[in-house]
Amino acid sequence: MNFDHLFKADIFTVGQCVIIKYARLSPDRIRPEGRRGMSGRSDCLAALPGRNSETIAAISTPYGTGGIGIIRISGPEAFSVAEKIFRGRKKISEIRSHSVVHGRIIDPVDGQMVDEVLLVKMDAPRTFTGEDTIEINCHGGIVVLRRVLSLVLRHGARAAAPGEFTKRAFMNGRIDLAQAEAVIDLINSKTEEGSRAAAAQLQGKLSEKIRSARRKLIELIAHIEAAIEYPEEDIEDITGDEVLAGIAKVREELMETAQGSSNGRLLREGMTVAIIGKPNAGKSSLLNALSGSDRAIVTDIPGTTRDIIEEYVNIRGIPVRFLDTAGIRTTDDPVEAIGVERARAAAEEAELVIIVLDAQTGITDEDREVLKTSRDKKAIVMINKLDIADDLVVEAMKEQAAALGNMPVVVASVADGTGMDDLADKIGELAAGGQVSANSEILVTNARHMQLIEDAIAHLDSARSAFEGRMPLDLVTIDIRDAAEALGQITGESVGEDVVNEIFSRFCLGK
Ligand SMILES: Nc1nc2c(ncn2[C@@H]2O[C@H](COP(=O)(O)OP(=O)(O)O)[C@@H](O)[C@H]2O)c(=O)[nH]1
Ligand SMILES: [Mg+2]
Repeated sequence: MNFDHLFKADIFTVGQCVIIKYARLSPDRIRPEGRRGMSGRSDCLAALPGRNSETIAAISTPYGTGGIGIIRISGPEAFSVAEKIFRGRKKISEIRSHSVVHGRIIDPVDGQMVDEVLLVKMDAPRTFTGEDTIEINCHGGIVVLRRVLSLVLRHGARAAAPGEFTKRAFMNGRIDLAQAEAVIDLINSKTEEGSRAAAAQLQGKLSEKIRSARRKLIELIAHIEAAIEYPEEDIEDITGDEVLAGIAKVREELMETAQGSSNGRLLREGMTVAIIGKPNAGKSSLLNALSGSDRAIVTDIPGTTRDIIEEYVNIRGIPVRFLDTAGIRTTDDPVEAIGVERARAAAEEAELVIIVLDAQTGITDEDREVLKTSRDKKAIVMINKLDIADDLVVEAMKEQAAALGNMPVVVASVADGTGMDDLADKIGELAAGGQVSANSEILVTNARHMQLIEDAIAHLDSARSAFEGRMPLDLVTIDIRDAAEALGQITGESVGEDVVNEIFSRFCLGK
């Protein structure tokens, strides 16, 4: 049975209201009087949240002195608040929506001018929050901004909580939950790739995927339950193969989406790389070269670096936190000993270590000690100081390093820049299994989303085993429904048992 032409359920949301539309599509199922079934029906299943009656305001630009600073006001009273403190050629009520006007902000109590401004008026619902919005572009400067904001607050608005404008955009159905979270990710992204991933999510690319997967599950439930509940209707039984195929298809899609996840998280949260090695190998020089600064002190005195120094560097689109550490060796100096201990701890904490070897000395006992430290870690061996090394020694070191295990080996000279690109490539490859791509359109960058996708996959797996274990069909649907519910939590929609019941109570089976 191909249930696509039997009937089709469509689920979408307006605000937090779940709308379910359905129509029977198969021509042979339409009875003469049954056109009702074609018309589609919408039911608001969840109550709309109380409309925001409060008007909120905040300084929306960073604190400090700048060219301009913006006060944003959103809510039902936004225009009347502005009316009280703004003097321009036109009254607020006469200004066209989505236009900018020049004027002054006046304290109505004493008539004093506070600032000369540009004011943007935007009528609901075509605004970020979906509410009436005013933006006042003031001259930058925190004192002026605070004075304007305090006037706004004294005349009918209240101070917005962090993220409240975005929250309203969500509550008002302008964006879904995943998109709202993308706004935050976009603001916090550390690299171009990270911001691209967040921007794609903001456009709803992840939501689209998730919604489509969820819709397929709900259709599947609908078909199984229709077959169970209305056996007298001549709906063909949905076959076991079809149920299994339906589950497998959605599972596969979710796996695909999840695959982008570790990359997504990597792009957003980055990774920690510890630079370790014996004293004087060139660790601090490497950190400085990577970060393009003289952050770490470099001398030819072994034991110079005592504490951990960290720098964020964009490596092939990944925000990498490099830790420069004290040279690992046995020492009588108590301060250096603490540094060595910290170096070991840093190596432990890092997701990847770069073991720097000195080509001038060859591999020594100290190096072997260092290599032990990182035995169970992802590691790259870097043979440094190629510029002053003997070729034969370098060759021998390469062989020895290769024999130590399957760690990639980079031959380099921090002094003249040899091997730095190679090193960056290897870091990128090891970080992401060579998969981080600026072009990946959909990346799950959010740990909450990832968890829910994993939950959904787990529910689908248990639906499959329930089915294969010949459990009753309605038990199978519980697992499928749990999977749908998990997906619904990503976008902020949610499908509870009552929702699914509702689908069936409204199903037009011609009766
Ligand atoms: N010739 C040469 N000298 C280097 C190179 N890398 C580091 N050095 C020198 O080696 C010494 C120790 O470097 P440093 O970065 O402090 O080593 P660390 O103890 O591992 O942090 C300094 O004198 C550096 O200038 C290199 O690639 N070539
Ligand atoms: Mg150092």
